[in-house]
Amino acid sequence: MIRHFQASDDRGAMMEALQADGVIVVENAVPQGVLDAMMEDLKADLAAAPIGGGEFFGGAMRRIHGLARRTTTVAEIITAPALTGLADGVLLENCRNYRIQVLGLFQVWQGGRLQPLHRDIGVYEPYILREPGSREILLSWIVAVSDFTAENGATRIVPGSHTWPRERIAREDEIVQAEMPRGSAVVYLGSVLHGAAVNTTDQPRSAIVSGYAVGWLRQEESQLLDCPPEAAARLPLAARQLLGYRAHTPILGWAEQRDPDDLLAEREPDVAAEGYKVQSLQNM
Ligand SMILES: O=C(O)CCC(=O)C(=O)O
Ligand SMILES: [Fe+2]
Repeated sequence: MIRHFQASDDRGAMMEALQADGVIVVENAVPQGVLDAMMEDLKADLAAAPIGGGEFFGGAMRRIHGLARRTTTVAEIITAPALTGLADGVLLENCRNYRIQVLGLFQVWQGGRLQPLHRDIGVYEPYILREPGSREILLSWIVAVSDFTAENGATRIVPGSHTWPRERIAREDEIVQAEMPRGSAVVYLGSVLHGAAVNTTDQPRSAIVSGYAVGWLRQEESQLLDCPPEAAARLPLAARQLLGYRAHTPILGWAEQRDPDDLLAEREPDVAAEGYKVQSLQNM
């Protein structure tokens, strides 16, 4: 079972459930109007994308990435307080800021196969192996852009699998589907087993598949290439910082000896950061 909350619910209770089960659903995480506007902006690009995706994506997936370059509406999704509030709780004990890991619109169409169950932190293996109980580096989330039902391919998730040894295989009765209404988000630790399900209906299941990773880690998708500076400049500050136009410690990820966001905003360099920078460089 996946516990459901409303975006307006007490954050402490959500955090407790998220840490205990590794996954929760937050209903009303994103306003319907934002999803409508986003789908309108993405309509043509989506229609042009092939349905397929090979072994990992189950063979009936239509995906587009680079969403922040294609529509400014996603800024409201990636900065939604229901999502960032949980990321603050999960990730900030392990970093000074976090960034978008991947950002795609995923449609599951009829006729595919199950996506293999996987952990999103798998992209770092074997270089980072998360031990159960260690600090999180990744908080993944999927926003339902259509209702998620058992029939249309709602993501399969294994609650509790963040505490399992890596090699343990999930039994069928341990897997649940993240059924949820449009506008909800299923939020799960990067170490939780999950995968897209099969759609047996004649309408696609649509979702924004994303997540946040600690700011000192390489992002799975290069958001700075997917959303280059000209496109990022159209976005609100918080959104472009989340994409990666921000240094971690003042010099991790800098460019032209500046925080990337200073460059984008043509702001004066941050004086406090300058002091830190000098200190850090002296210690190199
Ligand atoms: O679309 C889904 O339900 C899950 C997709 C996913 O987990 C992935 O591609 O990493
Ligand atoms: Fe995944």
